Amino acid sequence: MSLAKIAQTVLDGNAPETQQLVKSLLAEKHSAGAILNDGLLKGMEEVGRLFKAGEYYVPEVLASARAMQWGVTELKPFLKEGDSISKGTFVIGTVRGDIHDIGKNLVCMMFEGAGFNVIDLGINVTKENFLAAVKEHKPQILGLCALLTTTMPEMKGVIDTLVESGLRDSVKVMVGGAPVTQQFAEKIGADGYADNASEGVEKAKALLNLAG
Ligand code: B12
Repeated sequence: MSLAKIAQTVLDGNAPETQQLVKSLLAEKHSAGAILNDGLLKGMEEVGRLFKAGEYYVPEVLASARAMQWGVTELKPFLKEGDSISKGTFVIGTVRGDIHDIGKNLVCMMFEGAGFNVIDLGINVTKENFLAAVKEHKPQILGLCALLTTTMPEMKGVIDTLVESGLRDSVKVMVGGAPVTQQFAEKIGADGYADNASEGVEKAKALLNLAG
């Protein structure tokens, strides 16, 4: 069984087969990380390319997204690093105007797996709701996700709101999503940026001075 096959089932938007393949690959002792990075994400990358090239339309993309989610759900327990003591609370959401959540959900899983207490605010989250969540949950890290160039400015809005309410120094803010860059993160005054979920965990640990 090959990882390329799973990339293809994601591309085909075949959710049941993707789920079945994840099971088989795990049984064959492929690592969860390899199944994610070299299988599921490879497929989704190609979906992105085809969508951009105008060869895939929204229905195809949605079918692939669903296949990816089914695969990830199957993989989730294996992405965990075991029962670790909580490293802190991580609140995350996709900013207002944006409904992309596949990457955010992966980030949630990786943070959970690394031992963070994860609070997922979902998609289309207003700056007021981010602020309310920071007040309520007092997270060590706040994660903001945006996949559209038009919603990236919302991230700055959230940071400005934290500054205005005097809470900016109480939390480290990390930003991510395909169009976001390190340069943009610095420009809006975020504390960290990562271009994938596992790097996100490493950055978060570094920001909190946690070893390993
Ligand atoms: C799937 C998809 C959709 C699905 C979303 C389904 C869902 N449940 O999420 C649907 C069909 C709904 C959709 C809709 C739209 N989409 Co769309 N979509 C995509 C697509 C193909 C893949 C995105 C994805 O899931 N990637 C896989 C994940 C795993 O990657 P990721 O999100 O980047 O996340 C990783 C990292 O960025 C990072 N990360 C992510 N978040 C965070 C947060 C933190 C804190 C950290 C540290 C790290 C981090 O870690 C993640 C995992 O490693 C992209 C193309 C692409 N290649 O990006 C277009 C894309 C993002 N979409 C695009 C567009 C234009 C749209 C629409 C406007 C289309 C339309 N005309 O209606 C709408 C917008 C709806 C809205 N208001 O949000 C454009 C955006 C262009 C731009 N630059 O602004 C893209 C780039 C396609 C393109 N090339 O034109 N889309």
